[in-house]
Amino acid sequence: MESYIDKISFCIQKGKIDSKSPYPPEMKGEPGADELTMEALKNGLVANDILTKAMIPAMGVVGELFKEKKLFVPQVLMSAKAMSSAMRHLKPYFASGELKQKGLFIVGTVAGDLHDIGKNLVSMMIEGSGWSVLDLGVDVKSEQFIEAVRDNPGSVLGMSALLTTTMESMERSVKEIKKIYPNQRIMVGGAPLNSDFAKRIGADFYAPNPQSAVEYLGNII
Ligand code: B1M
Repeated sequence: MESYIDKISFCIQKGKIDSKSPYPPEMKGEPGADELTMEALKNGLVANDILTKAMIPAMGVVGELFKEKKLFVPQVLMSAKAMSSAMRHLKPYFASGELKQKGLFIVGTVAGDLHDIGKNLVSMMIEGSGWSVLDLGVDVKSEQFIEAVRDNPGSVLGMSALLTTTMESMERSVKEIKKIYPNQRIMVGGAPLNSDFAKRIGADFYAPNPQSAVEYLGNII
């Protein structure tokens, strides 16, 4: 069982998506994160263990190697693709079976930011806890957030930012939305943020991880 965790982690670190993927050349023909995740689940591995023991730490390793300039953007992108292909298989395991009647959660990665793995993970967990999710994607401008909020009164809005530079666009968006809709609930998350930052920009809640995002939503209904 443990070896599935190691293998999935290795595939994500190497950017090995599936057996058809020619990258990396030294792993040609071998199963990738996609097949190994399916197999691990079939063999009884717990979805949450695959996520927290293999997938998230693997992206952490990729991030460190990228920072040390031992990996470059195209390789990081392959790792992100391998992670996303594996994540698809986890989704049904996080579904609670509850009707999606708790409310609507609108989510997007802020303007200038293309990172979507964390946002997708948060969306998946929130959907699994019985909320409907409207995913606006990445590089979402203030006007797009405002339009979605206008069209969906009573919703909760979530914003993700992974870059220190795009924390500024998050601040701008939160302030612009709150100016028009002061009662709109806004939750923010992403690796470079903290609760002081969230408070300073006027967001209602900082979620360091998907579990705390689900808890926050659970507490407000
Ligand atoms: Co980028 N990147 N990247 N990157 N990338 C980081 C973020 C970086 C820390 C890497 C590093 O230097 N060590 C660094 C940012 C430095 C900084 O600003 N302080 C960085 C950089 C510099 C860049 C570029 C500028 C590189 C370049 O072009 N020279 C560029 C920017 C592009 C852009 O956005 N405009 C860039 C590009 C990319 C790729 C496209 C190659 C790829 C993204 C692919 C994709 O997302 N589809 C990528 C990746 C994969 C990373 C790292 C390696 C991994 C991010 C990730 O997916 N982590 C990242 C390094 C790292 O984080 N260690 C890095 C896994 C994910 C599950 O965690 O996203 O933190 P995370 O989400 C967590 C929590 O933060 C939280 O829950 C999640 C689960 O626990 N969370 C929320 C997130 N959003 C939330 C929202 C919520 C609640 C919780 O409520 C709404």
